[in-house]
Amino acid sequence: MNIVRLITLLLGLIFAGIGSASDDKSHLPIRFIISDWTSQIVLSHIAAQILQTQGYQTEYVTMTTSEQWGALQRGLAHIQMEVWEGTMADDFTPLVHKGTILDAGTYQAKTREDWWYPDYVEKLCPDLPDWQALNRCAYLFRVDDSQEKGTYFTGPWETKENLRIKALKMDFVSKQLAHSEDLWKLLDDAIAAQRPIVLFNWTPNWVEAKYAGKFVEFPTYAHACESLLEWGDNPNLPFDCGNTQSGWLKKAVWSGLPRTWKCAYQIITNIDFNNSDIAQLTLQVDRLGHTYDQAASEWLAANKDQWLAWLPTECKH
Ligand code: TMO
Repeated sequence: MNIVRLITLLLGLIFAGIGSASDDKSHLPIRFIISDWTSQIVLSHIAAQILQTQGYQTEYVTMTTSEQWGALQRGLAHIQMEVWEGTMADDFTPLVHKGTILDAGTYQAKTREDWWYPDYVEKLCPDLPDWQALNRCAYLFRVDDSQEKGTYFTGPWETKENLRIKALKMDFVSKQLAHSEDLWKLLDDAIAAQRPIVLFNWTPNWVEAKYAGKFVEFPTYAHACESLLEWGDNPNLPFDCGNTQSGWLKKAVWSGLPRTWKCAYQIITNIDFNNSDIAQLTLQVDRLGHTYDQAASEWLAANKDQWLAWLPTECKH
């Protein structure tokens, strides 16, 4: 742990301590977690801007999804605006059951996170989107001719790619990139050259508004696939299935939020978006070059009725 992080942690502890003893609308900042994919960052800016209209101080703290659980449990960070079922349910659900973090509501949006390819790949690999067809075409996805296996590109999230590749005995290796922008750069280049590519993608996202493509169909997800070895095609290994196809999207908050900032907590639970809202917001940033803050303030200006309705009557300012 470097010194900056240590100081941040200590300050966080002090702030959390003061925060829990203070009134609602404490002048202490409410800390939003900033993750590394666009919709999460825009939604965090929208929520922060709404809280600011109600007199709250807000702050952004950047961390990875694996770091966030400890920070939320300890009140070092207070709000995560996007918890995705496909990549985060395994961490999130036990903590909610333990009561150390709170489930602050489910969005209308339905989510999917999995392997994805642009439609033109089907011309070269006709039985797609079936995963076995993809595996037979693995050679199309070699990054150079010396390689035996195809490459599947993914980002800095907690996916179970390698377990799945192993369980399904796939002729692929996964390559994890540091930023979602790295994935989009590869995707743009592959599409410009009409080159085969298979990469981690999700919905809602800007990609669906811009490019035609499909998710690979793996054996249908079941909870037992992850816990029972004998489930599925491989009797000796778990994770021989795809990710959930119609997952939830939730907000997670520090368990002290309702007593520390009651109205803020209620507002956060009321915030809701559907798939097209979220895809459009990511498009503003990832394709049209707006900043996160701009995308958020434009949304607030254009959708005043929607967010005013999220303010509880007794909290209105
Ligand atoms: C959590 N993510 C949307 C990147 O899959």
